[in-house]
Amino acid sequence: MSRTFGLVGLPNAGKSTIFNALTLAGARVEAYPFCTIEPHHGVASVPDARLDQLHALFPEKRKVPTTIEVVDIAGLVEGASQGEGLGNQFLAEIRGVEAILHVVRCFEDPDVAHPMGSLDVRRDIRVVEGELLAKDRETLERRRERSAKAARTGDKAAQEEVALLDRLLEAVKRGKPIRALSFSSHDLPLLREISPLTAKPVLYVANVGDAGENELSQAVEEEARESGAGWIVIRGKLEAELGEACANEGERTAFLHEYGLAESALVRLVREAYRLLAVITFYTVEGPEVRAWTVPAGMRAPDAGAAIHTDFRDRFVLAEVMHLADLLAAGSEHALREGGKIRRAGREYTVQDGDVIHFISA
Ligand SMILES: Nc1nc2c(ncn2[C@@H]2O[C@H](COP(=O)(O)OP(=O)(O)OP(=O)(O)O)[C@@H](O)[C@H]2O)c(=O)[nH]1
Ligand SMILES: [Mg+2]
Repeated sequence: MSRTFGLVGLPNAGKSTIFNALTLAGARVEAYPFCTIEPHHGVASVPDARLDQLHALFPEKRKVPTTIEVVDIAGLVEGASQGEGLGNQFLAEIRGVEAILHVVRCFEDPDVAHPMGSLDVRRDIRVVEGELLAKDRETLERRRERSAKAARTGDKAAQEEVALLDRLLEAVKRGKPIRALSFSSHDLPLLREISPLTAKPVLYVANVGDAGENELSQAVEEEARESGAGWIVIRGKLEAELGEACANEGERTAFLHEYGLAESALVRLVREAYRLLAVITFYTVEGPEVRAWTVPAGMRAPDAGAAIHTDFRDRFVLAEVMHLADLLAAGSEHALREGGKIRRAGREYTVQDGDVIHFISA
């Protein structure tokens, strides 16, 4: 399953540029605001050095990395919720994503207009978050109207729903994102169903020019620390252009090194996003494939197995677990088995990042 991300930000912040840098999908990028009208969906394979190492032991098999899906929408402007600009109507497009990538303009360029006439990171963030809050308010109020009707007929579940919606609405009206509230497990199914935008984890993407970090990106970092969000600095234009100009990953890496970048934006973003979402990666070598999977951290073996096939949960017998480092040191699964270094794990086993697992079902 892909982890999914939605890009938001002011017009000309560089959302489509970042989208292209991540997915190499060639979305249209222009110096005028509202260049993006229809939402774009793009998928990127996640580069994974551990998967490469594992694959090197089984070169005859196909390598299947995990993927991320990114949605690029129109820019948001102040008042979008009252019909200004284009963005608000497309916010619903990102209702299904797991996390928000909030692109903040941190580059100076007189040829690229700023919709508010000046560079101000904190104001820009407030404006965009204000629009997400406004969209949530709209969604929640509509939902509340419906459940209030049912509640009046004495429907107990609807009454509970109204109480929760009132709590959410109260926060949103005060400008507080829903992710800042805490919930009981009882509330979670409804929350998941409504999927408010401000309940999603946020990763700020400071889009800087070719020179890299600057005062503006530092302000983004401070904002992120204060609100418990993630953040990452990306030289969006540079990375998008390199992605387009380079024929292969090796060439791209060489260019990135020249600019003093050890890793691509995609690699860094995925690492930060996986941390924010608290997901881990495990590996399987089955049939013709060497494959990476992402699951929430803390998952027991049968539930992790269900990511592959529900039989591995419903008819779980055991999981044979190898550490990648042991496997690489032994040189083959056979040698590892001979050395007695394959762990036979039961249904209580918590899958660890980097495990190589054979699931065995009845
Ligand atoms: N100088 C400079 N220009 C950039 C950078 N990133 C993006 N741009 C330029 O800024 C302009 C807007 O970029 P887009 O990626 O289209 O911005 P957007 O946020 O998708 O804009 P809308 O779709 O209009 O909401 C384009 O001309 C980009 O080439 C950067 O790091 N430095
Ligand atoms: Mg765009």
